Amino acid sequence: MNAKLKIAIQKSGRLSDDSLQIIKECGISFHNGIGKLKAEATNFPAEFLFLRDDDIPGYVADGVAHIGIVGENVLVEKGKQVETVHKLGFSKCRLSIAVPKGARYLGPASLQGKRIATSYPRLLGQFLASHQVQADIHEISGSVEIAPGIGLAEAICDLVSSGSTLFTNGLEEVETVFRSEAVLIAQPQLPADLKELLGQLLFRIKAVQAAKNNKYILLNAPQAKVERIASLIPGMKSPSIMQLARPGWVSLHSVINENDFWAVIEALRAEGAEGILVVPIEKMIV
Ligand code: PRT
Ligand code: ZN
Repeated sequence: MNAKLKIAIQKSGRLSDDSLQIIKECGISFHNGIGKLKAEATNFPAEFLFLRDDDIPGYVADGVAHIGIVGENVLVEKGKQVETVHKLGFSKCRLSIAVPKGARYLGPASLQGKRIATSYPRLLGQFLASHQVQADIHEISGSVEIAPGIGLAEAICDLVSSGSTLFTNGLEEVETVFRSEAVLIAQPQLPADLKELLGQLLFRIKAVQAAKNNKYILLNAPQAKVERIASLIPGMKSPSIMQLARPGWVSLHSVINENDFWAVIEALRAEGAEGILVVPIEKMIV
């Protein structure tokens, strides 16, 4: 039988849409009936398992799934023996300690002897130990933010993204314990044929990510400025330069990174570039 990569992704929740999206952008399709736990890819040797995110590290460590997509927060909290293969850049959040607004907080030592409610006892425990603080970690599985209000704890340690949940519950973020994003994990010691499939998938993921971080740029430039303008947009190897029908002008085509986008555009304009077009890239193989 030919090898098939079993991929665990979250069934429904904050990771699901982006996990499915990246799979789709990698050109992998599958039919998935509502409520199904498994789906077979139609154009890649893979099978998807739809699971609760908390179970994904364990299933990957046990070999039920070969690879999976999960938040680093869950991965580290579970402490399973799996390999982090690649950061995926979505579901970014932080695990933070928060106290009631206005409470006196002068650093981790203020947590000494306090009760802290969390769903992340391991990560919180490591943070407290690293600051030589002894506190009473009260593990709860959800609605952590209400714990101070109902007298269950004096502080909480929970995931934060926008901060609005803390705000509406009258809490103030005082420490960042851990920063997290979605990652691709794999069972260590995958057999060679599955490793080969993982390599193919990773190649596609990187092409999708590179495309998202870059834009294709076309512009017109006076011939006299070509060298200076070309040096601003070096692209993957060097820009393409084409003669325009109008004498003394050329067109340059290249790729620019999203991070330096506006600074590069300003510099190009200052050098006399005109008619600048910026186009999204669908896939980028570097
Ligand atoms: O059912 P299942 O167990 O699979 O899902 P779940 O309910 O345990 O997890 P889910 O879907 O809520 O989150 C999955 C993963 O998304 C987490 O493990 C994180 O890696 C990531 N993630 C990113 C977040 C958040 N952002 C986030 N904001 N997970 C949870 N939150 C919650 C947080 O717990 C708090 O209640 O959102 C609230 C705070 O959000 P803000 O925007 O108000 O700050
Ligand atoms: Zn969960």
